[in-house]
Order: sequence, then C-alpha cells, then structure tokens
Amino acid sequence: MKYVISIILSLVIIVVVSVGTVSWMQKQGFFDMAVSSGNTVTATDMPDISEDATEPEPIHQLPPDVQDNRYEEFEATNGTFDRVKASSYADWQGTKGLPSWAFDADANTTWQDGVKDGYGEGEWFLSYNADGSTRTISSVTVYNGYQDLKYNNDAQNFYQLNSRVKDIMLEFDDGSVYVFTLADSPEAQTFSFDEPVETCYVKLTVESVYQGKWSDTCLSEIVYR
Ligand SMILES: [Ca+2]
Repeated sequence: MKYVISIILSLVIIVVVSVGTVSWMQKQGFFDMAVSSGNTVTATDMPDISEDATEPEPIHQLPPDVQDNRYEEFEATNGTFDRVKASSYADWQGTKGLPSWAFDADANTTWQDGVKDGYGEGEWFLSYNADGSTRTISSVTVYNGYQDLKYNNDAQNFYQLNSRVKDIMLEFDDGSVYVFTLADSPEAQTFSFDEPVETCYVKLTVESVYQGKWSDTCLSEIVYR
C-alpha cells in the first residue's frame, strides 16, 4: 500500500510539473518562435482564387501597321475612329481616291484602290484613334462602289464602270473576325455583329469584288457604329 501511494504521488508531481513547464514555455513565447522561425506563407504568396475565376482584362493594342510609318495616315471625320490608313489608294492623273474619302460622311466622295494590276482583292483599311483609345461598335454600314451622282446618269454610270466590293473581312484587336458579303448595290448596307466589340481598331479587308469594265475598285463610305 505504501508503494502504491508513492507511485500515485510521483505521477501527480510529474503531471503538475509538466503542465507548469508547458505553461511557462507558452508565456515565454517558445511556441511562437517555433512557428515564426519556419518558412511562413504570407497572404500575398497565396494564389488568388477569386482573380482566377474572373475573365482577364483584354489587351487593346494597335497592330504593327499603325505603329510604323509604312502607310500614310489620314484623318477620318465620320465620327467613330479619327484616323485611317489603307494599303493603297488611287492618286494619278485624273484619278484620285483617298482613304479618308471612305470615312468622311459623304457618299459622293470615294476611295479607289491604288493597285495597277488586278482588282484590289486583299487591299485593306485600318481605322483607329490617334490616342489609341477604344470604341465599342456593333455594326458596319457600307456604301458600295463609286456613288458620286455627278457621274451616275444617263450618259455615264461610274458605279457600273468601276468595280465594287463583294466580300469584306473585319478584324478587331481581340482577334475576332467577321466576313460579310455585300450586295452589288449602291444602297446603304448594314451588317451587325453577334455582340458589341470593344476594340482600338478595325481592319477591313476587301476579299473579293464585282468586276466592272474598269479594274478600279471603289468604296464610297464605311461607317462603324
Ligand atoms: Ca465618302
């Protein structure tokens, strides 16, 4: 019995001493030091799950054709984008068709391609803003061919004599592409996109043409809205 009491007293003493030691170590910050001395992971290192779940912000960047000086820049005044470059334009004796004339809110002024061979398939317009800002657009309206009423009458018909645009391709800064087929008609033709596009440029490429007697392909007006 004497031994049993001694063992119980010993165990009680061991427990009391152990609890006291742990309590003292906690007060001294031993355990805090053990945690902080390891490789702690801060909040900034943690992957932001909420960020991954959202769509990344689109990068609106002008294409190289605008960033260099290979092509002449013209002012556009029909209100959507204020600058335009084109792959070519007519400018020789008796014939002139500036790119800006397809973006001047006047159907009687006309762009004509500047290629000597062929009908202008592959020629393009690049519309953008001088300050690189974006626009949100949802449609394009085209006035096809040579529309100037002074040259479209009983004596002559410049709309029919010149070539007109058939298929156009539109490209935006997010990489999306639309292809539309124009009617061979001087009436205004509007094509809507599946959804509005925010972009800092629109590139319109002439994919195919309706051939006239003359190989000059014409567009009188292009309006992005
Ligand atoms: Ca015009």
